[in-house]
Amino acid sequence: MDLTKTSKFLSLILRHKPEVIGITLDEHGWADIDELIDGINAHDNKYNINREILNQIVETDEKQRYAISPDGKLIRANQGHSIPVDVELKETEPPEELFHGTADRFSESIEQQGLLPQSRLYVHLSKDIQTAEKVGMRHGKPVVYSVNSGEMFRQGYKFYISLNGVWLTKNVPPQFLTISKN
Ligand code: HQG
Repeated sequence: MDLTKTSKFLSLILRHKPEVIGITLDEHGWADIDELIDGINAHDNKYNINREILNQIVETDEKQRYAISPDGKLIRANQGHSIPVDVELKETEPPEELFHGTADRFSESIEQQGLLPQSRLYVHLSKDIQTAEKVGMRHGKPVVYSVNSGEMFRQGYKFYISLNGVWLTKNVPPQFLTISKN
């Protein structure tokens, strides 16, 4: 069974628009799993989700996007939110260099303003060029920026790592960005 469509819908609900299925997230981004399943099935039966399918999506997700609470009752997205929830990210010292993949049409604006979170809570950074390039390809012709995260950290910028290994920071001013040469 192709669970990609259901997983994408789950991301929409858990990161951006829980109201679409009439549920709310708590302050830490958790949704009640029974409410979530009922809400999705009532919204549109094409997703045909149940607890078993949900578990399968969580376990097999290639980016480990979701976490289930230890008591098995709640689920949340590990990162990527636009709604203001506190997923208890771990503040962490970053490596000297991180990467951000984007599309070339955004370059002019990025080089003037730096990286901004846009609709999300954080700027998303990758630990390697290949991952960043894939992220960039989602938007168009990819461009990869190298981020001088080591220097940012020494200057007091905070970095977080999500449970699924995505680096996050509030913004990256242009002086810390260079176009990465593969
Ligand atoms: C761009 C996926 C103009 C930014 C990925 C990006 C990631 C600017 C776009 C996660 C800008 C926002 C997040 C500026 C930033 N001017 N454009 N000043 N600053 N931008 O989708 O990082 O599969 O919100 O470069 O793997 O592409 O969904 O962020 O192109 O980890 O789990 O504004 O989403 O994960 O786009 O992707 P997004 P993103 P999932």
